[in-house]
Amino acid sequence: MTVRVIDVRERVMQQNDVIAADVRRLLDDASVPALNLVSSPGAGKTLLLERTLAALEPELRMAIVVGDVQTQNDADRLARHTTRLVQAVVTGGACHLDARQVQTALQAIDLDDTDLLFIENVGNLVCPASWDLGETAKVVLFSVTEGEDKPLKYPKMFRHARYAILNKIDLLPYLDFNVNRAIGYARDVNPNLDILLTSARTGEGMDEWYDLVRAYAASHV
Ligand SMILES: Nc1nc2c(ncn2[C@@H]2O[C@H](COP(=O)(O)OP(=O)(O)OP(=O)(O)O)[C@@H](O)[C@H]2O)c(=O)[nH]1
Ligand SMILES: [Mg+2]
Repeated sequence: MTVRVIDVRERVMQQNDVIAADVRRLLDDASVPALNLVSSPGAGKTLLLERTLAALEPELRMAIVVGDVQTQNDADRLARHTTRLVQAVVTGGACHLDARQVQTALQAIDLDDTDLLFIENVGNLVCPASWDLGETAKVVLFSVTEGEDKPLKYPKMFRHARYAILNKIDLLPYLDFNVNRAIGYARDVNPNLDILLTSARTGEGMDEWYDLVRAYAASHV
């Protein structure tokens, strides 16, 4: 007997890319840019988005799809800062969001009444790198408590990202974290990365992030 190997993973990924293209078309038609936030667990995605909603609503109409493996804690946190519906996707074990989940979530969002879509992906520096969600750009967060070498250890995530946010800089006085080395590693894997330094806790560096969000919202890409 001959053996036939079916690469299920490859097929599932191809299917995801087709759906992601549909999502991208839908967002393009509605002139709604989408930023997909990725990071290791706890780097500060939700706090950054909480601050962003608090600072930029009602100036901008921001929609949110937030993924979590098990709870809807993040969606509850975000919902406290917006009058709009926060779409929670519980992946039930999967370590990333996929394009179909985003497509389904978008059915409940009025894109004509939206300037910008944020997607908070599942906290993980590996799987989300491989899954296109139809976003305009990926934003990778890493925090100063994680060590400088994360870009080298998880290069795919940093290579696929357009922006990197080094968060929790308020903690730098208590750590041996070398900011220049971290930035150098990030640029080694992706020379085109724009890098922001923030503390979502104290607000340091957040104005630059807000300006970036405003620029995306105005770009209608
Ligand atoms: N000191 C400090 N703490 C922060 C900062 N940003 C986030 N935190 C804290 O870090 C912890 C994790 O933050 P979250 O916003 O939940 O992180 P997350 O990336 O959304 O986590 P997951 O969704 O679980 O992957 C919380 O206790 C935050 O208050 C920061 O800039 N400085
Ligand atoms: Mg979160």
